[in-house]
Amino acid sequence: MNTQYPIIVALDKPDESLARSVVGNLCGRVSGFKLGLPLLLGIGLQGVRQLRSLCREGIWIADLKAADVFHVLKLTYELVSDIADYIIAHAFIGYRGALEALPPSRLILVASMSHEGSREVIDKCQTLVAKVVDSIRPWGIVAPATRPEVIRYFRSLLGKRTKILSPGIGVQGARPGSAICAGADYEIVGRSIVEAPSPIEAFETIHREAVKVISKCRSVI
Ligand code: BMP
Repeated sequence: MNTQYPIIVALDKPDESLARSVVGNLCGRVSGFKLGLPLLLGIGLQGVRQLRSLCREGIWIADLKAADVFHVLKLTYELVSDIADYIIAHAFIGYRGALEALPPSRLILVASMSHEGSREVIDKCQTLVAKVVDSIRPWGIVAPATRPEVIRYFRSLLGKRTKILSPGIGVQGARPGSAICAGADYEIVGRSIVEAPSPIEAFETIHREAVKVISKCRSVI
C-alpha cells in the first residue's frame, strides 16, 4: 500500500469494465476506492461485490451521501455493510432519529463540500455541523481540498482522532498534496485518474506531484 501519498480513487462513472480495469491496475498502489452513487446504481450491489473481489486491500467506501431518517438509514446501511468498510452520510441531518442509526466506527460524515454552493448553506452552519461531528466522533469526515481553511478548522477541532478525507483535487482545481499539507489524511481523486486516457500514467503523475508538494510543506513545519 502506498503510504507516501494517501490517495483514495473515486469511482463514479457507471462503467463496470472501466471500474474493473482501474481497480485491477491500482489495487495495492492506492489507499482505497470510493464508490459513487452512479456506479452503485449502474452496476448494482452484485457488480460492486465482484469489483471488490478484484482487490482485497485498502479502504472501500460507499459514498451514498445519505441524508434520511433512522429506519431508512438503517436499511441502507444493512445493504452496503458487506461491500464497503465505510458509508458516507451528511452531518447536517443531526443525530437523534437519524445518524444514531449508523455505527460511528464505520461512518464518514460530510462536514463541508468542495463546490461553491457549500458556502450558501452548509458552511454557514459550520459550528452546528462541527458540533454533530464532535459528538458522534465518526471514523472520518469529508472536508474540501478546494478550501484548505475548512480542513484546518476541522483538524484543529477534532485533533488526530478523526480522519479527514478531501475531494476537489485535479479537475475541481486543488493541487495534489495540498489537502494533506492542510491537515487531511487522504485525498480523493476521481476524474483526473479514472477518465484519463491512461489511468495508471495519470495516477503516477499525480503521485509524483503530491509527493513533491507534501515533502516541501513537511520540511517547513
Ligand atoms: P473528481 O476528482 O472527479 O472531481 O471527483 C470528486 C469525488 O469526490 C466525487 O466522487 C464526488 O462525489 C466527491 N465529492 C466531491 O467532489 N466534493 C465533496 O464535497 C464531497 C464529495 O464526496
